[in-house]
Amino acid sequence: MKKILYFVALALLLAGCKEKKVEVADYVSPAPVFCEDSAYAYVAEQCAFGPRVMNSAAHDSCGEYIAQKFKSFGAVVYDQYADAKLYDGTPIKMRNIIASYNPEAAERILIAGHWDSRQWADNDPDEANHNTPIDGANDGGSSIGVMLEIARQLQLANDSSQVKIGVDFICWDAEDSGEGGGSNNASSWCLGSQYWSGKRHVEGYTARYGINLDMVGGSNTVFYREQYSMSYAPSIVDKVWGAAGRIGYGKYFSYDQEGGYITDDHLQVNQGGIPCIDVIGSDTQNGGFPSTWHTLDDNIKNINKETLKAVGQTMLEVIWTEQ
Ligand code: AHN
Ligand code: ZN
Repeated sequence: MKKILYFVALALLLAGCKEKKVEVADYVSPAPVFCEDSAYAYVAEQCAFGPRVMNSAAHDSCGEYIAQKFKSFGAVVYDQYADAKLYDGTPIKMRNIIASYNPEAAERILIAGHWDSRQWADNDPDEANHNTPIDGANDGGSSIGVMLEIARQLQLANDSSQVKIGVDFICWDAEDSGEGGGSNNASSWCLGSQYWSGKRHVEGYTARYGINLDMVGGSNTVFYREQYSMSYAPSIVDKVWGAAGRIGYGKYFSYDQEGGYITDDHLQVNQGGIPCIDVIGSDTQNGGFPSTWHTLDDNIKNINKETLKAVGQTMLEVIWTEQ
């Protein structure tokens, strides 16, 4: 009975995405259609566990959910469990989750994002909330939601082997427990990717390039070309922004201004020798981080399906046109 209900729910969910092809002007994309309704549902399901803060039951349960979800979409899943310490000395248990498609392929690309959420809403307008954990619907949840929907599309396409290249999704843990308050303590962030950078999930693992997703589901969101991405991997920035423009998402992947230098998980991948860019949301009004960043407003109510769609469809375009 439970199973039947699940399939009915899934059928209803997927009924929202019926278009067959992405066509812009005279360009017909080889990629399937990204379903923003399912990506949104995956964000909501993560948030339903409660804030995914380090060392919490909600964190651990959601880690299981993410790993199971990728397995259900046919991925080979690797786990990296590791101990680390926060900047204040608190011991934490981390879990990086890596989901691979075409694991035997020598040519690979990497798509990544963090799955933990921050335990302090220290940017909340109300100071009384500064020690309250956040849902991280956008900051954490959105990247994983988009990656899961890409994974589902890879499984659907698997029979016809449209995608020959290997694709690895890395869900970083412990990205968002860094020291705030303008402390400039860069190494206190991105602990999961720091660990992976020193010790890969598969010995000798490498990829042509990586794309890190961060805060890809907000309203009033635009993506500017981030500066570390521009210095380490300019051709990948061109590739992704070019793909977006080709399929009609140039408004989201903007050339209007350049982004700043942002300490994020892509830096660790670059320092580990794989060129990697950061697709990180900025606020359309002030150009800084999204207005809900590290506030209690970073919840499912403020997730925008059009933004998920723009990013997800662009990622499918990149994957399906990569030879
Ligand atoms: C710093 O604030 C140093 N880096 C931002 C990385 C981040 C936090 N992305 C999401 N949350
Ligand atoms: Zn954050």
